[in-house]
This record gives sequence, structure tokens and C-alpha cells, in this order.
Amino acid sequence: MYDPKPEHKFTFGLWTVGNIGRDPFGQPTRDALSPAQIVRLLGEVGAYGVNYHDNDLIPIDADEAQAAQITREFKQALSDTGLKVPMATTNLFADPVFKDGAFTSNNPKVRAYALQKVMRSIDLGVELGAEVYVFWGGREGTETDASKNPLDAIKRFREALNFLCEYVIDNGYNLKFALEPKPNEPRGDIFQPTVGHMLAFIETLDHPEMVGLNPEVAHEHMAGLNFLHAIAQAWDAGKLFHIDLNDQMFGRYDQDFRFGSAMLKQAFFVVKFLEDVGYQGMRHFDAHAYRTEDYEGVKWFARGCMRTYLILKEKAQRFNQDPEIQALLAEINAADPSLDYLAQGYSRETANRLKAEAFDRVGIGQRGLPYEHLDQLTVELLLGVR
Ligand code: GCO
Ligand code: MN
Ligand code: MN
Repeated sequence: MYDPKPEHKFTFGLWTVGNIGRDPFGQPTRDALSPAQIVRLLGEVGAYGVNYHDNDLIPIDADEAQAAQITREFKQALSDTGLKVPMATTNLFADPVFKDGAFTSNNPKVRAYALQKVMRSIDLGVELGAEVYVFWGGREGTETDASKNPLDAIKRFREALNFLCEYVIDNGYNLKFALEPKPNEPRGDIFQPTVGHMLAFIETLDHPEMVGLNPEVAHEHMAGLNFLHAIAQAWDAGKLFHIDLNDQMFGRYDQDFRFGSAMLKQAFFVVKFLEDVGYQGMRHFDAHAYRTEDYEGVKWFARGCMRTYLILKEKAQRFNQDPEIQALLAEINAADPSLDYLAQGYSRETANRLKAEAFDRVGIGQRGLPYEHLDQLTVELLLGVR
């Protein structure tokens, strides 16, 4: 019942299940798998698709023959497993050339090299079937604000995206861009740190219709923000092009935990939102298994992300059908026919009528709201006793 099916659109990055368990304090705990091996592992656990950074697939220093060989093996694994490649992205953060950013680097050569790297990577992504191209500006930031003018950084980031939008248009590619904000790590501060910042920035681009968001649970949580509210705003703006599901306690380092493993109630409301609004995009898990695991543990991790999503989806259906919960929601949201005249919006007559209205301010303020009741029913539903 909670087995993943293609229609669930569950995807993982090569860098997620392929994570070798390295952290800033410790060496890898797992041997690296080849991209083709990772695809086979994802096929085994029932994922729909696989996403990648250019250098997850082809090492940055590979020659043409090596690149061709790896791509051939990867394509073979895709056709054997039926996995799709819905999204691709560029690694603009690992190599020392990007130590001070890519698009926002102070060095024009670095900025130009970053554009070149993205164009080449877009070509391969489109060839493999990607329709979404993600930009996570992991190094686009500073440790000291003496080093970079934030206005220059915003301008350079805009120019890079404008250039790349034109590249996509010029080549007739069916590709949208999804920007992924993160507040910090690996930089002390990263520019455009939250979904809200990105939404405002997109409107300043030459082709805002081509550019949306790839919000990540962990990134908004690192900023101490409510992820549901972030994706609701992105959705409302027509900008929820992609999503990175994982989990993360507030106030910690970038944990990238299995979806639903840290803040279950938040995960529930995220799944409920995506299902209720009819989000049609990928459910991408940008997370990795604990460093303690071997590849059996990695499979538990990957299956766990998908199972938890599907269990929460079922819980959302129950929530929507639960008579007691729905009665409370109906009570909370009850209409007031005496105020229906406001539905038409502003007119001078409406304004005058509203100005003359007498409100029972004290009475309204004294009325209790059944939110404790509603939340407890939600918790009991999630705990499996409803
Ligand atoms: C992180 C980011 C990355 C991006 C990836 C694809 O915190 O490391 O979430 O995993 O999602 O670079 O854009
Ligand atoms: Mn992340
Ligand atoms: Mn991410």
C-alpha cells in the first residue's frame, strides 16, 4: 500500500543515495558507487527518477572518452530500469575555482567559466530529458562583507540568469529554471537566503516566466522559518517548479535527514499541501542516509522517504474526511452573510457602509477558538489512534 509507483513522481539525486558519508570531521564511511550503480539502486527501491549535478555524472577533469563512456553506462542503466531524468543542475561549489562563488565571484573569468559550465551542462541535461534546471548558489555569498558588495552580487546573479534564459530560448529547449535558496553553509551567508527573497528577485529578471523556485525543507528550517508558508507563497505566485524534501531541526547544521524523520507534523502539513493543491511536479528527496549506514541502510533511507510521504498522504486524506476535524474547520471558517457585501471589493458605497458598521469588538475577542481541540485531533490522527 505504501509502495512507490511511477505516478508518485519520487526522485533522488545521484548525490543523495550516492552520498559516501563524509562530513567536515570524518572520512567517507561508504565506498563510492558509479552513477549507473546508483541508478540501479534507485530502480530497486522504486524511485521514478534520478537527478544529478554535471560532476556527479562526469568528473570535472574527465576527458572526452571517459565522459562518453560514463554517459553511455548511465543511459544504459536508465533504459534498463526505466528511470527518468526530470531535473539536472551544475556543481558550482566544489572546485576551488568557485571558492568565492560562481555567478557572484569578483573575478570576471570565474563568472564566465561558470556560465560556460552551465551551458554545457544544460545541453546534456536536455539530452537526457530534463525539463527543470536547478540553481543552488551554494558559494554565492561571503564570510566578510568587506569582500563583496551585495548590490554587485545581486546584479551579477541577475545578469547570469538573463544570459542563461536567452541561451535556453535560443536553443529552443523546453526547460525551466528553479532557484534554490539557502541561508548559509557552506558560506557564512548566502545571497538570496530564503524563498521570499528569491520570489522578489525573480520579478527583476528579463524572463520571470521561465524562472521559479526549488524550495528545500532544511533550508527554510535553518533560517528558522515555516516551510509550509514558504511553499504556499511560491505556489500562490505560480513558482513552485520543483521541491527538495528532507528534514532538519531548527538551529542546526545542514542535516539533510530522511524526509519526515525530524519534524513529523511539519512534514504532514507539507504533504497535505502538495496533495491538496494538486502539485504536479517531482517529489525530490534531497537528503542522505546517516553516516553510520552501509548500502542496506541507504536503501532503508530511500524507501523511508517515499513510504513516509505516502503514509502522510493517506493521513491527509483521513484529515480531509474526518467528520470531527471537518466540523471544527467549518466552524472556524464559517461565513458571515451580513458581510457578503465586502466580497465585491472596493466601492465608495461599500467603504461608507463599512465605516458605519458597529462591531462587537469585546465579544469577538472573548470567543474561544477550538485550535487546541483541532491540533490534538491532528496529533492523534498522526499517532494512529484516529
Ligand atoms: C545543499 C543543497 C544541494 C542542492 C543541489 C542541487 O544544501 O547542499 O540542498 O543539495 O539541492 O546542489 O541543486
Ligand atoms: Mn540542502
Ligand atoms: Mn537541495
